[in-house]
Amino acid sequence: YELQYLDLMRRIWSEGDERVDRTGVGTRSLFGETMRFSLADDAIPLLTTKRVYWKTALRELLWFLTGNTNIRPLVAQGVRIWTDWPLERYRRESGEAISAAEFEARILADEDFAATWGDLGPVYGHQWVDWPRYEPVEGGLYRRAARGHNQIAALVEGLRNSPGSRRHIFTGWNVADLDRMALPPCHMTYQFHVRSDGGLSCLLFQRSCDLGLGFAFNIFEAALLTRMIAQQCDLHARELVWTGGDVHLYLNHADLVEAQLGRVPGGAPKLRILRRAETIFDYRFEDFEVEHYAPQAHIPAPVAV
Ligand code: THF
Repeated sequence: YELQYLDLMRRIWSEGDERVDRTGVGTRSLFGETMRFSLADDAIPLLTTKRVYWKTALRELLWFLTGNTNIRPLVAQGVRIWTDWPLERYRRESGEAISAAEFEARILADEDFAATWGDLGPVYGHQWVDWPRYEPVEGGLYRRAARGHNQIAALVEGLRNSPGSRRHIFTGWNVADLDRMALPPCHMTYQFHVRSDGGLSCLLFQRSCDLGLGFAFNIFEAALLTRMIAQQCDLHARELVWTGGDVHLYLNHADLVEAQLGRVPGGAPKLRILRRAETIFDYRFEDFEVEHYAPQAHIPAPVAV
């Protein structure tokens, strides 16, 4: 399965359209690519041609499911993958030349500081479990309801009650909220499908994909979520179909691309879920174990902000 990924990496690097992107770093990209990953027999798409910090990815997914959009709980767990965006904003707006470590220390030490500077806006978690809902009031007006739509809870209910439906979808792409997000969702729309034999598949549409860095996290987390949902709905995970819109490699990832294309994938990692949680929102970090994962060395690469 990893060969699809390496092949796409090779094609983007050699044939991709080169341009200066939003971040100013520059990318080569191809538009509209699909890959398929089997989830049968506990298989989990974890790249073996470099070490992927799957525990960090797991923490990110569990954070999405809490609906939290502040980096504070991530930083408290040593997860730094979202720090750069609030940090950039803080530096810009305060004019302070603060280091990332110093910024994270203040996020942890000072709750008010975290509330003001650590929030990413109504990103993934918020849209997934608390998509704004409006209720009519007098005079043809509407007001924001106290509780929004919980798309994930509705998805689980829908899969249980009408597995054959073609509407098992959740999305982070809330058009009205986009301008308040630190970053509009990249992995944006998830559709699920149940076969008559109880096989659950997920199709993820990702509008923009950093193939060298973020992809490894995105694909692992989508597979993980599919496994959790399958367990909650008494189904078995079958396949993850991934479709990318703008799939790109950053030009400053040349060393990573070269190293990874020189490696041969090996092994078949498995994901075990050790406990059936009460609901989809009750899984804990300790409930997951990855087996048979013997990746090659980690390859550090800068993230474009
Ligand atoms: N922006 C860009 N340019 N790339 C992305 O992958 C990305 N994301 C999220 C939002 N914007 C993005 C952020 N997610 C890492 C991993 C995921 C991220 C951001 C950064 C990262 O640096 N990973 C390193 C090490 C991680 C660690 O130290 O634990 C790695 O080598 O995997 C993708 O959705």
